[in-house]
Amino acid sequence: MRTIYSEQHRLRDARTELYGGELVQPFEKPSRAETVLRVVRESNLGEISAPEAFSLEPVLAVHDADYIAFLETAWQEWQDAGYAGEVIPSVWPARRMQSRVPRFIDGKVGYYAMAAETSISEGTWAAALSSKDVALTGAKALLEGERGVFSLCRPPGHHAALDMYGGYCFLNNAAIAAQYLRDQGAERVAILDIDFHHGNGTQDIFYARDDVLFCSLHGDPEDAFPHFLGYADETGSGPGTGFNRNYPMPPGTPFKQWQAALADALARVDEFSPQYLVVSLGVDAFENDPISFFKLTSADFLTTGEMIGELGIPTLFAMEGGYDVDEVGVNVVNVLKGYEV
Ligand code: 7XA
Ligand code: ZN
Repeated sequence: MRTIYSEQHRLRDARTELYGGELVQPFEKPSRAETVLRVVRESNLGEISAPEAFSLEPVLAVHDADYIAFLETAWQEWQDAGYAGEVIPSVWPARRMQSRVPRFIDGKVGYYAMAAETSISEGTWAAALSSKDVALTGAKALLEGERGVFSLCRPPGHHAALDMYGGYCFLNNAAIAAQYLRDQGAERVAILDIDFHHGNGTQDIFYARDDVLFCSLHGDPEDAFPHFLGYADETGSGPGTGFNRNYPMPPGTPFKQWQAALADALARVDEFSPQYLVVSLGVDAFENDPISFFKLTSADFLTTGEMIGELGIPTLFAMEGGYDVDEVGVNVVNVLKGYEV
């Protein structure tokens, strides 16, 4: 399987993450992607290539133009305001307040952030742009006939909504790739999100649509980030009713239970009969992940890849989370190898 990778991901190297009331070194850091790349190489998964550069058009097909303009200038505006730290929101349009975009950067950050852990740092926008190129190059390879492609995206994307960033995500790589496949002629595209966290951004973008099916397996939002979306009763709206499926699961969920949810999601994907499948490939469901609570082993990721491969649908794997830096590479490559069996 071909891997698409860009060194530009290193430009996303924030110093701070708000965690438990402290500013800590971010869990989402460059060494994650470097480890995945090393294991891809060591396991001879296939060719590793650099991405093609795409315009903003496929980004604006799923994200709000004012949100994109905000991301582009947020770091500079923060500097211009004279702040010494990284960009962190401190105020939000909470209940019964106005939902308008203020002029000053503090207000704008609060408007566009869905959470406060994710600091915007120098180089974040450039890295996010390159991450979407990695995803789009993978999607293009599927259009050209490849059966499976791995887009080693970093920063990740599935929490980024129409007009919101957070959860380490800025541009929704999986959504951008799925929409691109649609715009290039595919009638139906499915997105399967196996990251530990609910893909609230992807759900938000496709919630009212019946041409892109979204299925997500994740920690119950009662207990897990992003807390305010990802419940089982969110099934889609209007024409999209029945095209959104959430599988929230409790702390300590073992593979057997997770696998049953996966089998159900895969059956729904099969019934939908898409031309392409995009997998939001997070491996933070791993038993030793430092910020998650499922109990999957490295071997379980191999089985997961095999189950996805049995569908026989051309598949783009877009990298999302996974924070046990020692094992993130093995776990990702196990999914990809399983798929290829
Ligand atoms: O898939 N999303 C992630 O892996 C990022 C989740 C961020 C959680 C922050 C909670 N303090
Ligand atoms: Zn995650």
